[in-house]
Amino acid sequence: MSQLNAGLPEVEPVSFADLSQMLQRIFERHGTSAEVARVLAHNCASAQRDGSHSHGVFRIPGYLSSLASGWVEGRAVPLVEDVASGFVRVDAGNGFAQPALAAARGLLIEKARSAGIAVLAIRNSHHFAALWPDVEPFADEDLVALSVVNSMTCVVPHGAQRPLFGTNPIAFAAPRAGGDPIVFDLATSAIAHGDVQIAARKGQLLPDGMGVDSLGQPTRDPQAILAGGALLPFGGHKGSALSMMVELLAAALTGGNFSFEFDWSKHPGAQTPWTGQLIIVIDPSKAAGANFANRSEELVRQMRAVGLQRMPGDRRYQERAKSLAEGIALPASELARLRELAG
Ligand code: NDP
Ligand code: PYC
Repeated sequence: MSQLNAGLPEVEPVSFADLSQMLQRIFERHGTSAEVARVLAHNCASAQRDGSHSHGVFRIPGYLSSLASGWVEGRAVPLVEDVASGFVRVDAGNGFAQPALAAARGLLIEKARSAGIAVLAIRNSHHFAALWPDVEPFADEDLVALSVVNSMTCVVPHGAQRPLFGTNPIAFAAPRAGGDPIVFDLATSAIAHGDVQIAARKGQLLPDGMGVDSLGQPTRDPQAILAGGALLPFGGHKGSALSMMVELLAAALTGGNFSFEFDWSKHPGAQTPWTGQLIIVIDPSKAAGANFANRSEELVRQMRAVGLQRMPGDRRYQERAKSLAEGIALPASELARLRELAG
């Protein structure tokens, strides 16, 4: 513990509401509109509450340096266009993707319920967060949702020599009769870039097979990956194909940038990828009547029956329950830093 923190408890619990409010003040004080601050604060506090550590308050310095650099427009007002019976398009105006989703969400749900399926294509947007918060709320409304977003060049396609793809996550959510929605959210790289940064900060080595150094040699050193090295896709050619699909859906289809297309070098401090995002929402009642949630529950029951101990999402839901009961546990030094930023 540093001199500065001497006497403070190492970990301090903070309520979800208090953390959200603090983050909202931070975003507003650093150049966003009230609406953007509200949406980003809720997203970031939710990630911290659920133990999504690589995309919770760890990301605040990156958000703020991107805003300060002028790379991202914190006051952007998304332009929502109703383009077809099952298609909504949003130009995020070089702002964040989450306020663009929030602006289009009502129309997207209305279309999914009437057409059975609806697509939301967000372009000209920055996504710097976990992807599960974008899909889980649809499952809470008995809808199935799938989302992809591309990020920044740091992943070598399988069989290639240099990085091209982003870490390109895929998130999925489906309602379930007997419990929390089934949700998974995974980077198509062997490890998320945020987790490499965290490992570097902690001085920890990575497992084998995550990345290469600047000479293309396999390395477990996160610093070597960050300093001119690159990540590998998960699962060799299979993860690589999924990452390619994400580039096509999140960038080519939406009208956003590929992960390799933007140049932030004239904006020192910029960290938020300027890309696109696709969300597909399906109303399962159109095919399965009211039975879909029972069918997904049956699948979970059978998975448990063959010995599955952990469903994707289980760890997060457990962290969420603990945070809501006991407060979100933040290092006291981190909380002090956030309070200072919030003024
Ligand atoms: P993880 O590898 O930690 O987890 C991926 C998924 O697998 C989660 O749904 C997780 O559930 C589940 N899971 C993990 N371990 C097990 C297990 N043993 N058994 C069953 N399920 C398991 O995530 P990633 O490192 O791939 O991604 C981390 C975050 O980074 C994601 O939220 C992603 O959206 C974000 N990201 C964001 C990007 C962006 O551009 N905005 C780019 C890349 C990543 P659980 O959640 O319960 O642990
Ligand atoms: O963790 O890979 C990552 C990431 C990229 C953009 C936001 N998060």
